[in-house]
Amino acid sequence: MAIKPTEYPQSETYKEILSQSEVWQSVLQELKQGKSVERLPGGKNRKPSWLFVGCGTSFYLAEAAANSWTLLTGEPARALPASEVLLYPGLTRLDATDVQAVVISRSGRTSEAVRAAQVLRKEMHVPTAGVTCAEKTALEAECDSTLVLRAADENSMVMTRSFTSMLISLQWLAAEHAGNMAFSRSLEIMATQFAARIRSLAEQVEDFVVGHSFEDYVFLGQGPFHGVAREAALKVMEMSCSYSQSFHTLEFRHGPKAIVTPQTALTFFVSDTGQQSEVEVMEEMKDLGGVTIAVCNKANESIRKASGLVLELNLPGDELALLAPHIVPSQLMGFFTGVGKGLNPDQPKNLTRVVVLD
Ligand code: F1P
Repeated sequence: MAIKPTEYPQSETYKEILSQSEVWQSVLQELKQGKSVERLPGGKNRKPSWLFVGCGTSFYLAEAAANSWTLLTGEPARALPASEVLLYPGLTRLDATDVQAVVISRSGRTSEAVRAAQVLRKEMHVPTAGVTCAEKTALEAECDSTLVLRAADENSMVMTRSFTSMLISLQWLAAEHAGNMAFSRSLEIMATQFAARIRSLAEQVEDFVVGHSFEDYVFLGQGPFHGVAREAALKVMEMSCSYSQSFHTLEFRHGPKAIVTPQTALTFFVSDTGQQSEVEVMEEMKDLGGVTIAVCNKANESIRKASGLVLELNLPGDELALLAPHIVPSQLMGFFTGVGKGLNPDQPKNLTRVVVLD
């Protein structure tokens, strides 16, 4: 049953998207106090390589968390879908003897994620930590230790605040592991200050969505923003049943740009690190007739010139501390696009909240 635009403020998904600043603050508070959460094993003296594992949104979160972990700790970290651990177990130990695994699952009940934790810990003897939003789950029973973020759990089907909250929690733990207290502090400041930004972002995105209709969506990001781009594409797909794909920004030139038309919405997650090269791609796609949308922290003249829409976060902190809020405009785009198509993002087509296999 479709949600009428006037009814969507009652939507569970919409309320959860708007609640993210408060939830991030309480999750970080819990981490700081060390209550009801266990630290990821790994110890200060070990220098392992890290394997982050998940399914769907939790796999894209694993990718963003792995990039954050490497950038914050200098330790090698990779992400794999849980299915790869089960079907190609050899890939999990490709590059190191001392591997530490982290299995991510909002529900803690996804069959592939639980089985991957079992295989890693019991068959490969890899120390395995779980990250979830639910208590007393099958995942927790399979892991050496588990981070449980109750405040980030959702009633809705699609993952929004659970994605961002588990991401900033893993970033916080990486900073703690690296002794980088300045980064942990910048996460806390970001979480607080985002409260003042989210409603104006929601209005901007809603106005844009109402005024446009697209045939397909592309999301582009480099480095730690690539996992965000993949999650953004999935959000628009899940909530609006639209054709949506993601690439590394500069990869888009190498063939996929063939699809660009005036009905293509191209969202660029513009980083500080790769901004010049990313904006050059944006200019090219605008010249091809595509509608370019820049999600960035602070826009400059070149970003504005290359964009049909600029969505600025205007938050303090370096780009890695702002990774989580970058996804929020795309969560909103998926939501409003779904509502505009007469769909109900609280009950997305074909989806179940958890994929449990026999
Ligand atoms: C993973 C997941 C979600 C997806 C849908 C089905 O859930 O694939 O990413 O949006 O809800 O489940 P989980 O393992 O994180 O609970």
